[in-house]
Amino acid sequence: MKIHLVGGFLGSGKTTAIIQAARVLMRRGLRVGVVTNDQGKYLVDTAFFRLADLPTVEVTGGCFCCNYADLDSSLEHLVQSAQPDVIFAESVGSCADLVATVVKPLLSLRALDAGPSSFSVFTDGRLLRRRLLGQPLPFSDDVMYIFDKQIEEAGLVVINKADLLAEDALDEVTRLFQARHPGKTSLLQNSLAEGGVEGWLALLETGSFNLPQASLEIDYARYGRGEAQLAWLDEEVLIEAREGDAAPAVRQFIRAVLGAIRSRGAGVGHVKFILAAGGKEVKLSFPALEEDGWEALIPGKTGGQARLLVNARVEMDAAELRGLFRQALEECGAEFQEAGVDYFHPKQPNPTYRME
Ligand SMILES: Nc1nc2c(ncn2[C@@H]2O[C@H](COP(=O)(O)OP(=O)(O)O)[C@@H](O)[C@H]2O)c(=O)[nH]1
Ligand SMILES: [Mg+2]
Repeated sequence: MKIHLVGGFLGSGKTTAIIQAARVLMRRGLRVGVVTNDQGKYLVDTAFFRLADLPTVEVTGGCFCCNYADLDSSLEHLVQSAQPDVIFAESVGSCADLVATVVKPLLSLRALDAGPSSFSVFTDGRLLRRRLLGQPLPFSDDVMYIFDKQIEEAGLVVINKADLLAEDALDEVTRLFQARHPGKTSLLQNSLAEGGVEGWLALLETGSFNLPQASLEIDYARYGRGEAQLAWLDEEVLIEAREGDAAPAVRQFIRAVLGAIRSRGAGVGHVKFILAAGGKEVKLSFPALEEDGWEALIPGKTGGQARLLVNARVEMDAAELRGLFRQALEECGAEFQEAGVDYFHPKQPNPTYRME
C-alpha cells in the first residue's frame, strides 16, 4: 500500500488533482481511498470526493499534525473498510511543518509498509510566480510565511494551474523556482487537462526521493499568527424561492458574497459551495484569483429549492465574514434557513508529535 501525502496552500488544486489521479489509478484496476482534513466539520471536499465515488474518511476540527491520533485511526479505518492499494491524504491548506509532525511520526510509529511514500506540495502557479518576482499578493506577510514554508519542506512541488500562465511566464516561474530552491523536484501541471496528472503520478511511483528527510525550521508564533489571521466559515443553507425557480436567488447570494469580500480587499484562500438542486449536485469554487464563468455552472432549472454547503477561508475577521454571508442571504430575494453555522479563527497549532 502507498500513502501519498498532499499539502499546499488553500485553493492550489489538491482535491482536483487527487480526483484525477484516483480516476487514472482506478482505470488501472487499483483501489484508491482518500483522507481529507480541515479545521471545520462540514467539508465541501469530502462531499466532492464522495460524489466521485472515492471511499473518503475525514480528520476534522484541526490539522493532521494537531490530530495525529485521528489521522492514524482514519488511515486504519480506510484500510479496513476499503482495502486501498493507494491512499491520498490531503492536508488542510493553512498547515505547514508536516515533515516533522506527520511524515516522520507516520514512518516511525506505523508498520514499515504503511507509512507515507511521498509528500507533494501544490501551489497555484500564478501565486508562486508573483511571489518569486516579489510582486504583491492578496495576503498578509504572516499568511505568506505559511505559503513559503509549505514549499520549503516539500519533497516534490507541483506548480499547478499551468494552463493559466502564458508560455514565457511558465519558463520564468520554472527558472525562478530552480534559482530559489536548487535541487528541489518541481513539475508544471494542468490538473484539468486530459491526462494532466500522469506526470505527477509517474513521479509518485518512482519512490522515496519524493519523501523529504529534513524537518523545517519554523517559527510557531509566526505560523500561528498567520493561521489566526484567516477566518473559517462553514454552514449549510436552504434557499427556497417564494415563487418559481431558486436559481436567481442562489446567483444573487453568491454574487453578493463575492462582491462583499472583494470590496473589503480581503485575501481569499478559497470560497467553495456544493450546490444540490433539481436532482443535481455541482461544486462551485472560488480560489484566490477567481475566474468568471461560474454562473453557467448553476443548473438552469433547480426547482423551488436549493441546498448549499458552504466553506469559506478568507483573511478577515471571522464575525465580519459571518455577517457578510448573513447579509447576502437576507438580500437574496428568497426564503432561507441556515444550519450548522460555524465560524472561527484556527487555534495556535500544537502538534501531537514533532520529530527533528
Ligand atoms: N485552471 C485550472 N484550475 C484548476 C486547476 N487545478 C484546480 N483548479 C481549480 O482551482 C480551484 C481549487 O481547486 P481545489 O482542488 O478545490 O483546491 P484545494 O483547495 O487545494 O483542494 C477549483 O476551482 C479547481 O477547479 C488547474 O490545473 N487549472
Ligand atoms: Mg481540497
